[in-house]
Amino acid sequence: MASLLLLPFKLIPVLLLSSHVFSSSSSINSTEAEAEALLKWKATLHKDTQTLLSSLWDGSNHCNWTGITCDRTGSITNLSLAGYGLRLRGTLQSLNFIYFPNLIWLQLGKNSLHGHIPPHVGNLSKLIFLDLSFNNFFGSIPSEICLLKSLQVLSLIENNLTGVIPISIGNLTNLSYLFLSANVISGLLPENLCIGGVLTRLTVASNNLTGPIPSSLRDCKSLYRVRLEGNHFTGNISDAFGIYPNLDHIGLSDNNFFGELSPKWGQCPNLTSLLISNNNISGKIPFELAHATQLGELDLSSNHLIGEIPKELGALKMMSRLFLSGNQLSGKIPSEIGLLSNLEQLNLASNNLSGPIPGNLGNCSKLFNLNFSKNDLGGGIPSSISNVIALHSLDLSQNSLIGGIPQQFGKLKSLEILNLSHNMLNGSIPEAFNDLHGLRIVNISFNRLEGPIPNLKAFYEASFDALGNNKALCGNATGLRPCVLPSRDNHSHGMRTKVMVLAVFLLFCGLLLLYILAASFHICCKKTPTRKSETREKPHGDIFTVLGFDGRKLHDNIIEATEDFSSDYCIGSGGYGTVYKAALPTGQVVAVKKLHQYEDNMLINNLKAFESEIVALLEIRHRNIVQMYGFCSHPKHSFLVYELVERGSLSMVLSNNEEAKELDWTKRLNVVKGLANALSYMHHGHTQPVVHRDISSNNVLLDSDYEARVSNFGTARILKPDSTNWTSLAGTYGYIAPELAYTMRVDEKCDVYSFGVVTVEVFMGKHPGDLLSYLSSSTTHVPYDQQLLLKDVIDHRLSPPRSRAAKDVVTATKVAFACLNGNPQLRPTMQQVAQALYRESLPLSTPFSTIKVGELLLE
Ligand SMILES: *[C@@H]1O[C@H](CO)[C@@H](O)[C@H](O)[C@H]1NC(C)=O
Ligand SMILES: *[C@@H]1O[C@H](CO)[C@@H](O)[C@H](O)[C@H]1NC(C)=O
Ligand SMILES: *[C@@H]1O[C@H](CO)[C@@H](O)[C@H](O)[C@H]1NC(C)=O
Ligand SMILES: *[C@@H]1O[C@H](CO)[C@@H](O)[C@H](O)[C@H]1NC(C)=O
Ligand SMILES: *[C@@H]1O[C@H](CO)[C@@H](O)[C@H](O)[C@H]1NC(C)=O
Ligand SMILES: *[C@@H]1O[C@H](CO)[C@@H](O)[C@H](O)[C@H]1NC(C)=O
Ligand SMILES: *[C@@H]1O[C@H](CO)[C@@H](O)[C@H](O)[C@H]1NC(C)=O
Ligand SMILES: *[C@@H]1O[C@H](CO)[C@@H](O)[C@H](O)[C@H]1NC(C)=O
Ligand SMILES: *[C@@H]1O[C@H](CO)[C@@H](O)[C@H](O)[C@H]1NC(C)=O
Ligand SMILES: *[C@@H]1O[C@H](CO)[C@@H](O)[C@H](O)[C@H]1NC(C)=O
Ligand SMILES: CC(=O)N[C@H]1CO[C@H](CO)[C@@H](O)[C@@H]1O
Repeated sequence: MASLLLLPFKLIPVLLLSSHVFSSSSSINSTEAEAEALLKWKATLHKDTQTLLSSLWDGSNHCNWTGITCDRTGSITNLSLAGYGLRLRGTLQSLNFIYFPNLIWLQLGKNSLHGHIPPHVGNLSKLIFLDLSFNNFFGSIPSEICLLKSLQVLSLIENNLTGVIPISIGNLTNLSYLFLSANVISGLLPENLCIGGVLTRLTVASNNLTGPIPSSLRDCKSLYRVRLEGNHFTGNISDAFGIYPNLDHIGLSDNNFFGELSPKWGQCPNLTSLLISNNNISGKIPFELAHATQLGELDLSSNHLIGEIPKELGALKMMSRLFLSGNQLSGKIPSEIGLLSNLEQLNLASNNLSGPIPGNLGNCSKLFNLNFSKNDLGGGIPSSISNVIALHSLDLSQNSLIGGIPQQFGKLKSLEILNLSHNMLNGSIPEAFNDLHGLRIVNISFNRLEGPIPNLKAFYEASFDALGNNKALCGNATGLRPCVLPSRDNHSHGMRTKVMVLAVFLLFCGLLLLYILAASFHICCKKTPTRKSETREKPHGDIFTVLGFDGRKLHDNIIEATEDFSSDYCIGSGGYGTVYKAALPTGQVVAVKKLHQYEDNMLINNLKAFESEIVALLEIRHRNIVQMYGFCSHPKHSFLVYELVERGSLSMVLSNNEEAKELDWTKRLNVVKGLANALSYMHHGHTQPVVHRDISSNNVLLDSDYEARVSNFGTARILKPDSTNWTSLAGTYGYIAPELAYTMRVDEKCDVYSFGVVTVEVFMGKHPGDLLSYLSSSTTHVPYDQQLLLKDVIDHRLSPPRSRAAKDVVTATKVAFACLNGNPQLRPTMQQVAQALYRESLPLSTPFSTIKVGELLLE
């Protein structure tokens, strides 16, 4: 009785108070509760994380803490602590979401949070953005996530989540991004996934999902990017998809879909990637695909497709990767494939294709990977394939090809892998093969080839399986008989002719023969060490080492062409010397580097010691390395002769606003790849790694196609041999690995560091300078919110990269940062770098404009 009477009296003072301090009093109090809830959560986290948060959450006003944003009433709207990696460890169990009624943005990705995603996350009724990606959450996705009606972005990528996707996720009518890739989620995709009509990105790749495509996706016009690959989806996809005006990328590979390819894909005007490999798709490839004019990547490999390759596909000018291998396609390869001028990779292997290899494939000048193996192609190998000078890997094995290997294959200087096995090729291997120094793996077995094998490591070291079962190959390799005569001069019919000539000589004059043999033996002995290049020593001390030129004449021509090194012909000044342009009487234009006095003396004094290395440099052939033609050493002047590279150095291009704009993101990425290729080849493509020692934007030249060409490879070793004094001599300030300050060891890892600097420079448009010290001063000390955004440091002369370029820039920047590691042992090798750059980049988990420089350092 008494308590009932007391109650109203107790309420009065409270009401009075609240009207006095006006209406916000309740929110001030609730904001205190918000701060308290955060501190309570902090107290349950890992000890180191508490220390970290104590430094980030400094001061009494929690609205001023790192990662916290409040509204005008002081209530928290934004909690954003992402990218702390191992430094943010713990669970979410004690983060009591009931205290955050106004939170709209919760971003805790890229940390080390574990445990279940608590069901009370559903208390955040105003949330529009929820990112818990790249953590270690396990258990199932709480169905309470669907009490979050305003949610627009849900990202749970790369956790260890199991169970099913809650069916009622379809009730989130404003959901635009749903990212669940790389978990262990089972069951079906919810039926009404796109009921709100605003779903743009759906990525659930690499899970354990089953069942068919929900029918709500057929009319989901908003879709932009869909990634369903790597699950156990089933169902007939003939009619499962509709027409999508915005669709850019769809990945359905590695599932159990069946049915036929719909011609409707051709009505998706913005489709750039259609990937449906490794399913059970049957029927023909619809020619209507040719209407999707932006298509750059089509992967239909490992299905049951039949019929011919539609010639209409030749209209797809943007096509760069076309993979149709592992089907039952028949008929001829349409010659229209030769119209795909942007093609980089073409794989038609393991089909029933017949007829000839189209000759106009030579027009696909960017093609670096070509595989036609395991078909029934006939006729000869068209010599025009040798125009595809970018070719890295060529596989024509297991066909019915006849005739000889084209002489012109010597032009394929970038070739690393060649498989011509199991055909009916005859004749000898063209002598021009001796120029294919990049060749690493070769298989020419099961043909009818004869004559000597080329003078290349790839051949000597090949197993009998790779060379055997031919007509009569000879040479110094396992299982082959040695060649009867010195092999250098033999080609095609050489062997037989020589035997006949010998017989004639024997018949007519035995004595003369003996004399000739003795004389030629003498000449041979003298000539052996000069190999293909010619080294000539003149009585007055000139030495010319040249490839494919007459040394003396070249020297005279160069003096004449530059009017004895007149400044009129000077085109720049590079490391070690001044560069001149010289037009030779043959019409060829070369770059001539006249050495500075210091290097000149050094060279003359050490000439003998380095001759073999110079000869080795002359023989290097790689599409990303500037070809050295020769050098001349003379008491008056010494110079190196190089191929002229049109656009000059990367640093010059970047310093010119017009040219820098021309060098767009795709070209810049290509420059980085080219540089990585060159370094990987020099570090790993030889028995002894060749270290550059002075990689900088001055030594990376750009040709007319903006392809990177590294200059001065190996010259540091020749021109600066004083190894006790390396630290003062090797490298260019700003590109030198930090360990050189205290060690004198110059190895491949120094080049890796310099590569990192140049890569960042390519993206920033200028030398990274201060950014390097920012990166090395470990971002632990920089509050996350104050860290630099990637978009703010990259070159502002270009608009920010989009779609594929954006993710490739992110990947390449991550790789570059790994190369800048202070500890040389933790830097990747150039081979790993090159591989990482050629792999398909991961999709961005956050928009490009929000990516922080420090985030790229953490992984
Ligand atoms: C916020 O914190 C900064 C330092 O972290 C301080 O300089 C500033 O005065 C604080 N502002 C408020 C309103 O507390
Ligand atoms: C929340 O904070 C993050 C990181 O600072 C920021 O990117 C995002 O735009 C903020 N969201 C809102 C709604 O303020
Ligand atoms: C908060 O979440 C819990 C667990 O889901 C739920 O039982 C409770 O009703 C929610 N409270 C509010 C106010 O939404
Ligand atoms: C969904 O978005 C629309 C437009 O932005 C907005 O008007 C509506 O309130 C949102 N719905 C919910 C449940 O938040
Ligand atoms: C994922 O969860 C399973 C149990 O659900 C556990 O055995 C496994 O170790 C977890 N994996 C990782 C990487 O945390
Ligand atoms: C989701 O929507 C369906 C109707 O579309 C409704 O029956 C169901 O109760 C809703 N679920 C939740 C959890 O709101
Ligand atoms: C994958 O899903 C199937 C059922 O669809 C289930 O039997 C299996 O255990 C799941 N695998 C994993 C690793 O969760
Ligand atoms: C297609 O892409 C272009 C360029 O990216 C864009 O301007 C256009 O709006 C897109 N069309 C549709 C329908 O999304
Ligand atoms: C797939 O569906 C299409 C049309 O819906 C039908 O014509 C075809 O027979 C189906 N294929 C299979 C294998 O069931
Ligand atoms: C044969 O090749 C091996 C290496 O594969 C080399 O050591 C050897 O000197 C070669 N012999 C001749 C005669 O060239
Ligand atoms: C900051 C502030 O005004 N806090 C108030 C919260 O409410 C209690 C009473 O419930 C007051 O005593 C506090 O002063």
